[in-house]
Amino acid sequence: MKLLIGPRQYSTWSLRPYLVLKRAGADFTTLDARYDTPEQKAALSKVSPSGLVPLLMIGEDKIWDSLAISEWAAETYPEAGLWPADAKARAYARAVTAEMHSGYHALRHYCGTSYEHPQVGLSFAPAPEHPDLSADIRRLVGVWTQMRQRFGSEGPWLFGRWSIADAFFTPVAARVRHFQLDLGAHGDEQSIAKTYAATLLSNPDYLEWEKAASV
Ligand SMILES: N[C@@H](CCC(=O)N[C@@H](CS)C(=O)NCC(=O)O)C(=O)O
Repeated sequence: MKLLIGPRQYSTWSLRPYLVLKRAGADFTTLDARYDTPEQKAALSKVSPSGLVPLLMIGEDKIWDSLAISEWAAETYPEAGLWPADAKARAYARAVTAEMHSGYHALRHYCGTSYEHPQVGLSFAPAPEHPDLSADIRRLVGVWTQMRQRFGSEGPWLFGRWSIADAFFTPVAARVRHFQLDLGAHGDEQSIAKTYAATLLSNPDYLEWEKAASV
C-alpha cells in the first residue's frame, strides 16, 4: 500500500492521512509527488484521478482525498478506534473534522503553507491582521475548548483518545506555531486550546513527519 504525498514542508492535506494510517498501524510506504511545474502537474494527473495528493494506492485501487482515505482507514482498521467509540462523541468528531476539511477559509488564506511558510520547522512569521482571520481563530479556539471540555476526560486529545479529528487539526497547530497566532487573545483564557495545540505537535508520528521534512 502506497500513500502518494506532496512535499512534507507544506502539504497539509498529505499529513492528515499519513497520521491516520500511522495510528492505524497500516503497512504503507510514502511516495513523493511534486506539482510546482506544468510538467509535474501533468505527471501527477496521470496517476491521481483528481490531479491532487494525497492519494492512497492499494493494488489497482486508488482512494483520493484526505477524508476519504481516513474513513477507509477507520473501516479497515476498526481495532484502532480511529473515531470515538461513543456515538455522540463520534458525531461531534465527524462534524469538527468536516468543518476543518471544508472551512476555515481565512485561516487557510492568510496563514497558508508554502515554501516561505512551511508547516514544519521552527521558523516563524507574524500573522497578518484581518477580521476574518480573527473570526476563524476564535472559532477554532471555541471548537477545541468545547470538545476538550465535553469529551476530553480520557486523554489529552480532542476527544480524549486519539481520533481522526486530531489528524485534521495537526496542520492547524503547526500554523498556530508558525504564524504565532495568539490564541489567548481569541478566547483561550484557560489555555485549553494552547495546551491541545502543543499536544498535537508532540505526537511522535508528527515529529517523524517533521524530521523527514527537514532533511
Ligand atoms: N480536499 C483534498 C485537497 C487536496 C489538495 O488540495 N492537495 C494539494 C496539495 S496539499 C494538491 O494536490 N495540489 C496540487 C496542485 O495544486 O496541482 C483532500 O483532502 O485530499
